[in-house]
Formats: sequence, structure tokens, C-alpha cells
Amino acid sequence: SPDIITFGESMALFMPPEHKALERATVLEQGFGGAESNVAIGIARLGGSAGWFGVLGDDPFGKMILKTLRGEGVDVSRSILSSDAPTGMMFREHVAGRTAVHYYRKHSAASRMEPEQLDEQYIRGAKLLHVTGITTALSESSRRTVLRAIEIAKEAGVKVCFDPNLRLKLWSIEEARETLLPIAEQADYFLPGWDELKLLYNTDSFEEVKEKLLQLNAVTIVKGFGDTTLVLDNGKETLVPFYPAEKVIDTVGAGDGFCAGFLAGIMRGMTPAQAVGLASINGSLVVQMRGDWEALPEWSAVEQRMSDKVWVER
Ligand code: KDG
Repeated sequence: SPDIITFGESMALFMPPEHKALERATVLEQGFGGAESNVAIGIARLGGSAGWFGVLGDDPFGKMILKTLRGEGVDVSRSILSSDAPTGMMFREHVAGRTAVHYYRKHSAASRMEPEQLDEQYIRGAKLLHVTGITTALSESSRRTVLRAIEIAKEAGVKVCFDPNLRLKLWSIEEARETLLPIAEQADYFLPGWDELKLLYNTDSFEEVKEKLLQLNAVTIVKGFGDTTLVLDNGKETLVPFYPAEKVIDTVGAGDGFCAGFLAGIMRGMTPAQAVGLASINGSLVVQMRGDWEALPEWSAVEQRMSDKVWVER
């Protein structure tokens, strides 16, 4: 198995060029996205060993996604092209400085994923399993699939990384809390954003949130804590400043790029705080280009920036 395994729903992505609104666009650019496959690509670009699996429709979009992932060096050998349902789709537009996402993914092939489709040996053979809350929000069966995958990983001593990736277009905050908080309790690495934590714990108080986080077993990485990332590792707190982005074109995918950098760093034997430094460089490069994963850097590019020592660990 690859060192890091992840799974979820990847979707065809359509965007009007030049920040036009969808209502007025006549041409759309085709790409694809999916939080977990974004992470897998990011790890592979950094020279890491990554596998992604999912159920896609046996249609041009499913084939495009698999081919691209394969070309990026991600192991997709456990993925399935199913003729029962189509590949999910999403449309994205930038209107008045804001990004709007329109999902067409209800009853997609991925949302029909079942725990029985998991290759248990494949998960057991990895070093780390990465899951996100998006998959748990898709359907009852995909939620059970995530929970079963975590169970398999834990039984085999495979580390579990969890990004809640709260998507309130997919479910209510109450439903999200009920599913996501118990998963955080099982994680070895927990990568929420500060905005997500406020919603999940229903408070704006840092002290209250911190008290909850300190009860978890996980190394917790709080993204977007002001202009820093907060690392909570065994009761020790470290603030790592953001690596500055020269320009911001498309922020979608920043969290996934961050996660890929973090996990690649951990696999290279870095401490969590060091891995956050790498994660932050990775995230800052992703936002400078349109699309979720296109701008993810190769190892040589981040290595050079790390040695610039523009970011300081404190
Ligand atoms: O993190 C980026 C993802 O949000 C995007 O790729 C699409 O997976 C996606 C989702 O469900 O929103």
C-alpha cells in the first residue's frame, strides 16, 4: 500500500474563465476537485507516496479524474467506475469578490459508497489514513464507510488524520456536530480551521475551544488562527506564522494544500510544528492560481522556500 491513503468524492468542476458569473458565461473550463484527491495530489507532488480511492461514474468525467490522478502519481488502483450512478459535478464562480459553489452531487456514484467496498488489506498496509467530514456528509452509507475505514486503521495501528471540512451546503451544523466531533476523538492528527471550531463547539471563546481540544488525543492544528496556525501537541502550544502569498487568486483548495504539506512533512520525520511550516508554504502557493490543486508545488520549490527562512517558528 502507499504510505498515505485517502478516499472520498471527486467531482468534475466547471468554471467560467476570467471570473465571469455563471449566469452570463458562454464558455466553461473543465477541471476537477475533491478535498481528498487534492490532498493526495499534493502529497505526490512533494515526492510522497499517496493513494486515493473513490467510486466515480463510468462516464467521461470519472475517466478524466482517474487518468489525471494516475498521471499525478497517485495510486488509484482501488477506485471503482460504476455504471449505477454518475460522477458528481460542481460549478464555481467568483462574483463580487466572493466564491460561490453549486453542487450537483446528490445520488452521485460516490454518495452510494458502501463499507463493503473498502479494501481492508490496503488500509491496513498504509502508515496513515486521511479522511474528511465531506465524505461523512454525503449519505448514510458513505458516513458508515468513513467510520469503518477509521475502525480498520485503528485496529491495525495505522494513524488517522481528520480534516472536518465543514460544508454547510451539505448538512446542518447540528448534524455535522453529531458526526464530526466523535471522529475528532479518534484522530491522531486533527486539522480544523478556527472558523470551523467556533461553529462545531458553538462558542467564540478561545478558552472554551482550547479546553475541548486539550481533551482530544490528537495533535491538533488550528488553521487560520489570526494570521498564524496554532499547533497543540501534547499540551504544548506553538504559533506558526502564515507564509505570505504574493497574490491571492482562488482560495479554494488552500486547506487541502496545507494538509498535503503537513502530512508530507510528518512522513519525512518532521515535528508537527515543522510540518506546519511546510504546510503553510504549500497552502500559500495553491491560492495563487485558479483551481484546487493545479498550483501545488513540487518538493524542490518548497525546499527552496524553507531554506529562505522567511517564516519563523516561534
Ligand atoms: O477543499 C476543496 C473542496 O471543497 C473542493 O475540491 C470540492 O471536495 C469538495 C467539496 O466537497 O466541497
